[in-house]
Amino acid sequence: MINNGITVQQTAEYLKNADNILLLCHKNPDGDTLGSAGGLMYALKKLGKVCAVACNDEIPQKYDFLDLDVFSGQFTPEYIVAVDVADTKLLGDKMAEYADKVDLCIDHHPSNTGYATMVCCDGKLPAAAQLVLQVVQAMEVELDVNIANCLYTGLMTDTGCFKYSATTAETHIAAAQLLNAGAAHDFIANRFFMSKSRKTIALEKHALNTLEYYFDDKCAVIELPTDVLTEIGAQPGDIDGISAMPRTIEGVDVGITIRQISESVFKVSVRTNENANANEIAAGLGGGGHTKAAGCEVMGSMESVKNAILREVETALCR
Ligand SMILES: [Mn+2]
Repeated sequence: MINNGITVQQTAEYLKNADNILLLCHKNPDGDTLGSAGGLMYALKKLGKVCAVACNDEIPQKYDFLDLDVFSGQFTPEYIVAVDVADTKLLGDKMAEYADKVDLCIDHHPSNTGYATMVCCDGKLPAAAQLVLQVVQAMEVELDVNIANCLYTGLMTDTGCFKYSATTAETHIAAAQLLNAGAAHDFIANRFFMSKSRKTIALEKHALNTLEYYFDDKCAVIELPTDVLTEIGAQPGDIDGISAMPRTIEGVDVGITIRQISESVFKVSVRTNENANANEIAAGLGGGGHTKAAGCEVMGSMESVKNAILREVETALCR
């Protein structure tokens, strides 16, 4: 699909010759897109570049410690670089003006559409942060605690604490290099994996009440309608991680989380094990992602969206 791929070395050379760089994250930002953008931001600043990070959504508070320099028009962007963004749709409405202007994309999604002029993508890596680390090293920037904290956050969150199957020995070597550079691994682990906001707990409580099983209990579905999200006062940062819940149930091959975004727009998160392909399921409704974690946005009602995704799940389970 991607015929404009470039190597890590070419990416490093390109960035070394660039300046006034705008780093774009995907909407509903997670630790990998923010950590990858942040790691690159600190590395480019060390090379004397002017750069900043931009995102469709406000950056959730729990990422405050990354201390990202958020773009607010402080310079005129000359180079647009997207990190961890598989498709221009994922940039979000507020970033749509850049959709056809992305010069470089650094990503790890096999579903990357190749929208950027140049794409440095390794679909086998568990996190974009692992690829960004390679780029930073190829630029010959010495790692420091800021770069390390950002990239470690990306690595740790996208690998689910180094548990997911895409984690390799190289991932651990990358993590070790970041620890050597001062990454606050225990602080980051505590913030993202060992503590939850009360709002998250309230959401989980609600979500478990909506739990339903389909297809001989091989598929579990949870729902998060907007009235519940509003009642709880949930911020995007409180919702992360909920989509991992249904797949953790013993015997479940496909976990589905349907979150209402607005009156008729729903975000469907798909999580699978080795018995089904999340990317294929999400692709059936115009989305995409990875083999075990993917998502799509669907118009309709909670019922119609659920029926549509269940048809895709059924097809996948029959394969
Ligand atoms: Mn990622």
